[in-house]
Amino acid sequence: MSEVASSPSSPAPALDAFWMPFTANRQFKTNPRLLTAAQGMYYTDREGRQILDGTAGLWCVNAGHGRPEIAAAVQQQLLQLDYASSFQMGHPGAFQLADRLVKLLPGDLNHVFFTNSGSEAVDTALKIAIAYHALGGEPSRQRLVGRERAYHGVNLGGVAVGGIATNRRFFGDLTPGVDHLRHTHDLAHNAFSRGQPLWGAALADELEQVVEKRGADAIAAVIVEPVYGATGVLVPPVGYLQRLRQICDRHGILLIFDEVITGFGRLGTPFAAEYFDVMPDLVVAAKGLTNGNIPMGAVFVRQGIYDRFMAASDSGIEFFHGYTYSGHPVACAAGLATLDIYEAEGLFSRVQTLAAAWEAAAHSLKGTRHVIDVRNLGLLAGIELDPTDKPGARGFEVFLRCFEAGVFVRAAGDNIALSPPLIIQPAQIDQIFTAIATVLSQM
Ligand code: PXG
Ligand code: PLP
Repeated sequence: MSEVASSPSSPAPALDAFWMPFTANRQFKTNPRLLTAAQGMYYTDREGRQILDGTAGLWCVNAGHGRPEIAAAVQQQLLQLDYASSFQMGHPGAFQLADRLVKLLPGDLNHVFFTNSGSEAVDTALKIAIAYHALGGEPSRQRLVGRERAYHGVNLGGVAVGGIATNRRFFGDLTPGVDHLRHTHDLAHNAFSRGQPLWGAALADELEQVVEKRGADAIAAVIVEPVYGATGVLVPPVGYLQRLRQICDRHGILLIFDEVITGFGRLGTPFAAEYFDVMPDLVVAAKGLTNGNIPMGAVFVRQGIYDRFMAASDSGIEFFHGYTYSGHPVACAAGLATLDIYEAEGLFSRVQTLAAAWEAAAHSLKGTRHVIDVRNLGLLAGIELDPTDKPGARGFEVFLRCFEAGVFVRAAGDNIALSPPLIIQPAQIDQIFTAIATVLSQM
């Protein structure tokens, strides 16, 4: 290991220039938390402390940190073919990765468009949906439907369909043409549900009201996270996603699953579409696609969508869209090596064997001070805390105190979100929830 990576005595970097994303910059820079290395389930910080990773980085390092197979594949790719565009030429890796990936998707979700992030994948999916209808002779279908509390990344399309007020503030005039369905979280009916809550499928019927108000011929697509991630792990009520699918079918509306978090084994199946047995028309993915090691996102589409684009022009470009780095060779190499690991180690089905212990450990927090809800599915958990008059303050304090106690959790307002690497051991599951319980009981 290099000295810079591991030595606490290496000089502290100047902190001013880097404008940090989604961070209280001024606060952070007075008391920085710098990570210098990562291996398996653990980060190492600048002081040399080991910190158990309860969030797979930012919901992405599903195979754990420091995988030499991915590092080797990336190094080899850089030396073999560092960069090649996918505009009017190609390289084998992108085709190989596409072919491997579509085999993980259910049904005829068998074509994939590559991006560099979840945000780009969301905006790509929205554009595909709108263009699909135009090519089918319905150019009036340009409206989109998202949900309250949804996170669909930070590009303008994703912010438009997203439902987080702070992310949308300032951008109202740039995000028109969207309706938001109510979110599905309801403490009165569903607090401390184990797995999917039983109450709430009928919330999907609100989509019928949007159709009535706008007209089906004005609506291109509905986009949902099958399980909400960023706003605190909100698990869909039994039957809710099925009901959305039925209403979309009735009105010719495309259904997009944003599986940036739920993809790549998080629920014990490759994708949540399979877990819930609901067939979306498009699936957005990123994060776990490359184990978070190299940026990459993807949009999967059903056969009929790809076919319509291919049939629409004689031989010219079928879709005027793409990124300099769509299908980047190094990202593809990382993706292929990541899929090899998932397969060789059976990490997706491993989640099924861990899910019961995970659920039990999470729900052991019921009755702990400040805890007003616990939610779980697969290797996801959300712990909701009684809010104070400063929203988010209690959640952030738990994050800080857990970090001090050597466990990395994520604060989503006054929710603690957990999403560990799929290689987690049972003892480490206990360590995470014990740390949270200890911290909460001291606050
Ligand atoms: N869709 C979903 C459902 C996501 O969770 C994105 C899109 C955007 O992906 P990129 O790669 O552009 O970040 C995400 C990303 C949080 C948090 O606060 C969650 C995400 C990103 C950053 C923070 O939990 N999810
Ligand atoms: N801005 C300018 C001036 C560019 O030339 C390009 C790409 O060529 C972009 C933005 C888009 O960059 P990317 O393709 O990496 O998304």
